[in-house]
Amino acid sequence: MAEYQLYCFAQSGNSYRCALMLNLIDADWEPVWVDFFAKGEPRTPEFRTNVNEMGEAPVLAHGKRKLSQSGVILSYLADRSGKFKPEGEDERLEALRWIIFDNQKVNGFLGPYRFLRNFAKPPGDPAVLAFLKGRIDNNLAIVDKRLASRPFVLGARPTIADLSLVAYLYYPAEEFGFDIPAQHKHIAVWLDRIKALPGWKHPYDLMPGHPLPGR
Ligand SMILES: N[C@@H](CCC(=O)N[C@@H](CS)C(=O)NCC(=O)O)C(=O)O
Repeated sequence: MAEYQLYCFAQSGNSYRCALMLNLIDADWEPVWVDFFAKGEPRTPEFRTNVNEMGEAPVLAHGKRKLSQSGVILSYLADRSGKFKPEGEDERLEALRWIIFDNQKVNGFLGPYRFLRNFAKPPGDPAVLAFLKGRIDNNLAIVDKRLASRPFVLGARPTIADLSLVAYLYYPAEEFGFDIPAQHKHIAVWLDRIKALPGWKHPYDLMPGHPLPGR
């Protein structure tokens, strides 16, 4: 058995943050597929009892420990590996600030938007989609501006703040109905920088469950 198990599925950008980190630090890890679409597995009593009471993927299993919330998992892996780790109080606080902003307002809106537009049956209410799209455009512009003056979110080197923010950004443009790198040029260059890191893989090549049956 590998040292780390990551409960995840290919369509989950929230999980991708952690799968990518594990691969970039060259950890000994294996995915445990969560059947989100057919079974709604995170909502089952078994999952909530045995894996995560919050009913969410990703979950990182490491020995007796089971951790959820991608920001917590990224911090744990950074502390253990020393890689992508914010150094000193200022960097630690700055990374946390961007991770929380990302979880709530960047990928926190982008994930549900893509789900409602691309996977939900029936698709989401157009008014809900329009609300989310407005927030997404605004918040991606904030990230783009940040990246205009520095190569990575905190500065010269990539940290867990970057690995959090890439969550849904490599998924195909047709799943969103708009092209994020084409519309945000600093985000585009930053995505290419992260893509060039040794161990980078696309979410559909890193986690199980793609393509979905019948698609
Ligand atoms: N803030 C959480 C978000 C996790 C999350 O929302 N995961 C989704 C899958 S992408 C999930 O498991 N949702 C369960 C549900 O909607 O029932 C994180 O970053 O880990």
